[in-house]
Formats: sequence, structure tokens, C-alpha cells
Amino acid sequence: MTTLFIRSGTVVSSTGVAPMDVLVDGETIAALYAPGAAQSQGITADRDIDATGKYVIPGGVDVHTHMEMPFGGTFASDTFETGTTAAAWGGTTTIIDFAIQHAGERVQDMLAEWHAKAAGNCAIDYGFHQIIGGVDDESLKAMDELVAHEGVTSFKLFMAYPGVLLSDDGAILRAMQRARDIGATIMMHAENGMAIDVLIAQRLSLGQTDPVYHSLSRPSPLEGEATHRACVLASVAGNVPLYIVHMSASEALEAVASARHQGANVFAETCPQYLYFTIEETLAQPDFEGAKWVCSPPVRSGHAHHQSDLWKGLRTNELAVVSTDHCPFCFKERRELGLGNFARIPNGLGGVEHRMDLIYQGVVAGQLSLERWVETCSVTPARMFGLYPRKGAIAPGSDADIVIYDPAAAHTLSAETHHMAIDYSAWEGTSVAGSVATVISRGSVIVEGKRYVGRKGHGRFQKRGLCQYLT
Ligand code: DUC
Ligand code: ZN
Ligand code: ZN
Repeated sequence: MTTLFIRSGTVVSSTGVAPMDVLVDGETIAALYAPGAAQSQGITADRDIDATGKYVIPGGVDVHTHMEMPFGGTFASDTFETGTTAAAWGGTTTIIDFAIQHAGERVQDMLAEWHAKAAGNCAIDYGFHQIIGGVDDESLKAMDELVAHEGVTSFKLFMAYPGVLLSDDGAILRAMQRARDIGATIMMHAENGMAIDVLIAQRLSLGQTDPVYHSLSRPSPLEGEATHRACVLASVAGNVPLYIVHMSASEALEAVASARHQGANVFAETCPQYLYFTIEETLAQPDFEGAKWVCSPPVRSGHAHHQSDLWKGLRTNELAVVSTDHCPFCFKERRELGLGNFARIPNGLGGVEHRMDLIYQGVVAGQLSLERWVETCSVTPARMFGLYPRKGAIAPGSDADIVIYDPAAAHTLSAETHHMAIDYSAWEGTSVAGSVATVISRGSVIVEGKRYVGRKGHGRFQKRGLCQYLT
């Protein structure tokens, strides 16, 4: 077993910041020492890494990605190999991706399909959530099996996309009741898809086909309404753990905050695109440029106060997690499917490589503490989805998934330099203070000195337990 000493860094956890040396033995963290204590005890390692002036943080946990996801007649352009390698470059050492079941498909078969795509290809560790697109007796029974035997303990339902993935309120209630019985978490895409489809058809019939109409036909009150409805259904189902994914709107945050104030087991995540982008600066760009920022829920108007509310939610824990909803589609041929009809632009942005940097900018700007950066990007995602303390902790016995982050460095995000398999960057030209210096995954250095030294197949499937905010 190789041993590794990370010396003279500043360890950041969700509860504090302290100068500490970290000893790694094989794949796990063996011990933490006050500065100098290991030397005085004569403890040495096979390799020393000097982390002077740098933060030592638990590797990022991105609980919302879609590698190779089929969507609207095409596929997300990152494979499990390219997407997890890009994640590693950006300081993320675990992802949770989504296996997808549509009505009529066997859940277990679809999970097996996603295992086949990922196995042997990932640079970092990974797990799966299961999307249930067809709630029926069979898929409900499958939920039991996935929780009991497969380490898949969270199920995503859709209130959007009628005829494709949407579950009606009765189906949602049934799945929530099943989840309550087995301790599983329901994840919800909360937008009112029936109303949105009417608004889309009305826009198109008026000849309003540009990308900006994607956002304008998915107004924020319809995210708020669906979020509220999901909270009510979760309460009726017996306070089942409910996790609202990719939250973009103040109205949705209000619904979650109100449910939480009543003691409900309701949680939510947001994503960097909702914290930084506005319609005016992105989707409203002329010609077809705006197609680069089409995602659902959509980017919101800068004239409202969605972004300041989301940052506040992150500070106050009304929003628990930042994920990316990484779902990249190249501009050429994939986005271009929506030329002349915004409704055909595949939905999703690439960002798995940039989450740690982008949320660190919140620390630089005084929006978040260092501890909260680590908590929302690593600790809470791990606890929310049953991976803690294997992941999300710098503590003896935890997996040695460690990022050494240099606050004195800086870089600029660009398609020229990113490692995601996308032919453009939604973040082109964004200046970032701070940078990932070294990434360690289960004791192996996989990124150092601006070089990727990991390998495909290093990443292992992680069976997960239940949400640890309730157990
Ligand atoms: N929802 C997601 O979570 N990802 C991509 C598209 C969508 O609607
Ligand atoms: Zn979604
Ligand atoms: Zn998603």
C-alpha cells in the first residue's frame, strides 16, 4: 500500500478551517495531524505533497449528471469516460448519474444498461439515481429491489414533459408512498409540464421560434406551482424525503422554505447556471447564439431577484446542495436540431468541470463561507444520498478523495481549455479566482501540475445508503 502525506495545507470542512497534515494509506485517510505533530512522531510516507498556502478539501460530489443521456433524438456529448475525466480536472471525485426508465420498460433492465455504459470507463467513483418515467405496479416493485440490493436509493420523477416522462399527481403519490415505505428519496423535476406545453405551442404558432422563447414559455410561477404541489404530495404521502432538483426560481425556493419551516423532509439543489446566467445575457443573444444556454428549468430574467434569492437560500440551508445537471450538447448538429423551433433544442448545459470553481467565486464575493462552499459541494451531497462519511469527509477511515485547491491561482474558462466533450463553453471567457492544484481519488493522484494522470476504469460504482438527514 502506498502512503501519501499532504503537508502544511489548510483543511476545510463544513464545521471549520484548520491547518492540518493529512496521512493517506492506500485508498483511505489514515490520520490527521496538527502541523509538525507527525514529524515529531517520526511518521513518514512514500510521497509528500506540499500544500502550503492551499486548501485541502473533500473531493467534490456532483449528485446530478447525465453522461451519454439520450434526449430529443440525440445524446449528451460526454461519455462516462470524457465526463468523469472532466469532472476530475475540476475537483469532483464522485458523480451520481441517472439511469432512465420510460413507461413500458423494465426498471432493472434500464439500470443494467446504465451500468454497462459506465463500467470500466469512469475516471472517478460514481453512483446512480433511477428515473421512473412510467409508474406502475412493476416499477413500484422494482424500487424495493433497487433500494434493498442495488445501492440505488433515490428515484427521480417528472412533472414536466407530458407523453415522455411526466407522471401525473396520482402516479407521483403512489411512487412517494412506496418511497416512504422503503426509506427512499423522491427527486423531482418540478415544472408544470401540461401548462408549459400549451405556452410552447402558442409561441410557435405566433412564429416565435428563437431560443429566448424556450425560457419565456417556462415561466417561474409554473416552477413554483409544481414545487408547491410536490411538497403537498410528499406531505400527504407521510413526509417522504423529497429533493427538488435544479431549482431556478424564487417561487420554488419559497415553496421549499415554507415546507421546511413546517418540518417537512424537503430539500433542494440549485446549479451554477441559475446562480450566474440571466436571459438577457444568454438566451436573448441574436441569431441562434442563445441556443447555447437552453436548459430546463430555464435561465431566468436578471430583472427579477431569483439569483439573489438562490444565493441567500444557499447561505441559509433552504438550498442544501449545488450540483451541475451536467447534460452537454454540442452546438454543431445537436443544438442545431432546434434551428427554427426552440422546442427542438436539446435541453442541458455542460458544467461538471466548473462547479467547484464557480461556487468558490461565491466565497470570493462574500456570498458564502469557505465552510459552506465545501458543505454544499461535497459534504451535504454525500450525506443527502447515503455516501457519507465514505465520501464528503476528510477524516480517518474516509475514502482519500481529496482536492488541493490553490486560492492564489486564477484561470479563464473556455472551450479551448476545458476537458468536456462540447464544442463550445457556456462559460466562455469567465475569469475565475482560485484553481484546482491536485486531485486525489481513493488515494491515487489523478490530476497534478495541470496534467491528468488518472485512468479510465479507476472509478468504482458506489452502492449508496438512505438519506442521512433522516437516519
Ligand atoms: N432535466 C434534467 O434534470 N436534466 C436535463 C433535462 C431535464 O429536463
Ligand atoms: Zn430535470
Ligand atoms: Zn438533470
